[in-house]
Amino acid sequence: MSVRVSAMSVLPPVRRDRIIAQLPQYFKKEAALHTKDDFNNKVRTACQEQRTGTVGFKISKVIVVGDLAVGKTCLINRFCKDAFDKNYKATIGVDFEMERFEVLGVPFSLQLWDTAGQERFKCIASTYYRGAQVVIIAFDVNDVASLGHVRQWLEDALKENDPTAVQLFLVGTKKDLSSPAQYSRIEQDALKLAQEMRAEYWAVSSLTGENVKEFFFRVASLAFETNVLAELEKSGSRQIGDVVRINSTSNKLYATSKKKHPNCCQ
Ligand SMILES: Nc1nc2c(ncn2[C@@H]2O[C@H](COP(=O)(O)OP(=O)(O)OP(=O)(O)O)[C@@H](O)[C@H]2O)c(=O)[nH]1
Ligand SMILES: [Mg+2]
Repeated sequence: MSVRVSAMSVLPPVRRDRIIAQLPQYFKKEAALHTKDDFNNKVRTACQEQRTGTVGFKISKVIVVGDLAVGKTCLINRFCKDAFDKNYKATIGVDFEMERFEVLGVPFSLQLWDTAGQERFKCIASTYYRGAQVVIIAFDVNDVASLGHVRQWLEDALKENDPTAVQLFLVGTKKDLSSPAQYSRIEQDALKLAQEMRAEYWAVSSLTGENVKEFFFRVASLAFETNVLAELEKSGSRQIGDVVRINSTSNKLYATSKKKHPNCCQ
């Protein structure tokens, strides 16, 4: 009897409530990263044919930033532990949680970095911003000032990352505390800002759980889709290179490399 041990087999199976088979929809059409109904066709096919390369082993880094006490820790705890603490305990520096998903049959993990909003811990927290694929900026829908500080959080997060490669989300928290009229006033400003920043907008409540799971499923799905598309592009260009190599004589290869690097030592 042979025993196969792989990296995946030593991990516990993905929780049944972390399985994503359909693309979760955006919250607001006017501020969505994209408005398609379903996963990209190429992505679906690649998953069916198990051509997703390293994506199944990939862990995407997600950072959650925003003013102190807007509810970043509560948001992560509601999703990861289905828990809510009404007492405020400031995050000191950073904390992180791992969440494993299965998207279109492929394992996919998010590393959720919960950062400190307090000014005195910002310096430590910002050293963890680097390498984020997803940036979530949280503000409290009952606190206009926290929305006003979003641009600064964005600037700080993008200093450490490639702005063209980051997927951005703007999340209004504590929706349970605002009346519909109050909420709709701040939502107008938040939507405008999200459009300017090219972020996807969501409003959630960690107290009631409203939209929390939907939001993280959307984050996981869009991050996954982007990773598979990048992987397909990479393997596409690798194939082109392979064809050139097989069909070329060694002389031609030498000639090509000389042309590419005319100043190289020979
Ligand atoms: N009513 C209500 N209260 C919330 C909600 N989310 C968070 N809170 C409360 O807001 C306070 C701050 O929440 P935290 O999650 O600790 O805030 P934080 O953004 O992590 O704060 P820092 O770690 O200091 O940056 C706590 O007292 C929470 O109970 C929510 O959805 N509804
Ligand atoms: Mg916190």
